Amino acid sequence: MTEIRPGPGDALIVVDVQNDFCAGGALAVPDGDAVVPIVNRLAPAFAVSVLTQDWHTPGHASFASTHGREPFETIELGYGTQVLWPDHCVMGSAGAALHPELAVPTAQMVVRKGFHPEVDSYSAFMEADHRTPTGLAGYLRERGIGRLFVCGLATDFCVAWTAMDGRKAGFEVAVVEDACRAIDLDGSLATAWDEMTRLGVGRIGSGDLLAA
Ligand code: VGL
Ligand code: ZN
Repeated sequence: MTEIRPGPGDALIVVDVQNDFCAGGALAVPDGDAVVPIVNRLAPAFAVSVLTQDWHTPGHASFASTHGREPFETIELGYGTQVLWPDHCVMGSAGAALHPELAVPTAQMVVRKGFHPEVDSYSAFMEADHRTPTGLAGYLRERGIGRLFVCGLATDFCVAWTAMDGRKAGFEVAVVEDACRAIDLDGSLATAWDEMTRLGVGRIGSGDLLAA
């Protein structure tokens, strides 16, 4: 796919470019900071941009410490299997703040997610219970958006779940691969791309948009 010219029906979704997912953060994604200049270059091409923030309560169900377990183990919760993470993105903390060099002044909506203490939310559309919407789909539809370009952190978790839920909500979706970085836990990146591809999520590079 080349030379995509973003138009009025398109939105850029910038997922979780927060301090805790970048160098020195509580759940640092390898090379996570590298997405910042790419996202900053992409954003001016879009009339509509949305930022998301992972935004957890202290003692959140997705934290290993809450269960007296080690990070990166899994646990069965009421809604399914949950990977347990180091404490991260606690609401209002410095780690939950957007990366200081992220510059998307045109962003008009910030979606916070994962704020229910018992439920995680990788997706910017739907919490992990698969029942509780964030309201993002309605927001985008009311703004006349039909196509989403998703970027940010991490490719195999919040970017992938957001992209797949975007498809399930009826949007055309492409992930801007070089504007993302992955955690890649036990092959999770390959699995995420398989699942995204199966759902019809496109895979493009930032150059395909910047050439527009
Ligand atoms: C994320 C793990 C836990 C992400 C958020 O933004 O991909 N990953 N919370
Ligand atoms: Zn989280």
